[in-house]
Amino acid sequence: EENTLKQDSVAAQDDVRRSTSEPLVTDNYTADPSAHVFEGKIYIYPSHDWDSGIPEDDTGAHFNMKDYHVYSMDSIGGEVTDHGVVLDVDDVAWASRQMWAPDAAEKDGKYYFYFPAKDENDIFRIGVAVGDSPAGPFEPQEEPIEGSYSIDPAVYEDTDGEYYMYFGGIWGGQLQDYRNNEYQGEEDIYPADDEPALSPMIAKMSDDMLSFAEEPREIQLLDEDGEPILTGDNDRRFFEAAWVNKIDDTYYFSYSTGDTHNIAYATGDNPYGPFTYQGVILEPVLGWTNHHSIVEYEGKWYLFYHDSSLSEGKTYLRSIKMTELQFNEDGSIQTINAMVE
Ligand code: FUB
Repeated sequence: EENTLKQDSVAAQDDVRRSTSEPLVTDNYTADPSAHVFEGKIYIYPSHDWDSGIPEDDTGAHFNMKDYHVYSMDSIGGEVTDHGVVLDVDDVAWASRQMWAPDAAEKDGKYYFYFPAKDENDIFRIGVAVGDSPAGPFEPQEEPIEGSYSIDPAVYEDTDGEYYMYFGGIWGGQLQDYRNNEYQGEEDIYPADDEPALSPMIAKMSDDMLSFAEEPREIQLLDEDGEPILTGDNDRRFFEAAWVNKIDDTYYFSYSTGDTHNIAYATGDNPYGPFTYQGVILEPVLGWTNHHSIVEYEGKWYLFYHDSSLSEGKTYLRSIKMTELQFNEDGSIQTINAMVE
């Protein structure tokens, strides 16, 4: 399936750039890299994959992660330092399993590590842990963030000093179990194919970075005609892995399309959107999931992503990688093909 998709999209676009790179970490499996520049270095906050023996299913039970490491690099292409375990599921009072894609933010010299995990009822919540260094360790709060749900937190610091959390993911990420921030039960309610797709969520963070300052709101993703992207539009609709950058005056909202395996992006003029679909940043990689972050370092932009090349294709054993991102003069992003055969 992935090969067919790749060939289809290469045929559709003649400006796809081939870029394969080596895993940044080879003594651990790592995934979902959220990269930031803190204290002049690149810090990477990934998931820590391991083989727990849980069989693969559509809810992602095989992604049974139990702790997090932090990595840093002094320079592009430089040595990658492993800062060890910065948070363990056994240290989080409310969490039971599946520590999925995390992120981190800095405010006033303190570092905040955000992570999704399932609680004792197998419901995903988003937690926060606090530290004095970008390298951790992080001390978790007793309870998950009030009003949080689903997965894949990405905390964006806007140029005016406000912080926003983007979150959500469908299928195993449970976003489909909510409407208007209310849990509807575990029946998996999806809109019909010709209805607007489920939306990624956004909430402004409180001053202390430990809670939401407002009710989470839905973010509209629009097509080129200004119409909402529909549930049946699997090539473009939001699945998981939200990330936001402000580049010049434009907000770039990027995300995974899940079962069509792309990292896509849409642009808008403020953090809440709406965002208008623009195209594909990263075509399918080896392995089912595709999850990324984008960061500026010394005037260049870099895409962090993962694939399953080191494990020879095991979808739950991934490795983080990076490559430079190239922009066209009109601000559009050149599509990358990083498939390792
Ligand atoms: O790594 C576990 C989950 O897989 C992440 O939270 C998703 O984004 C997908 O990469």
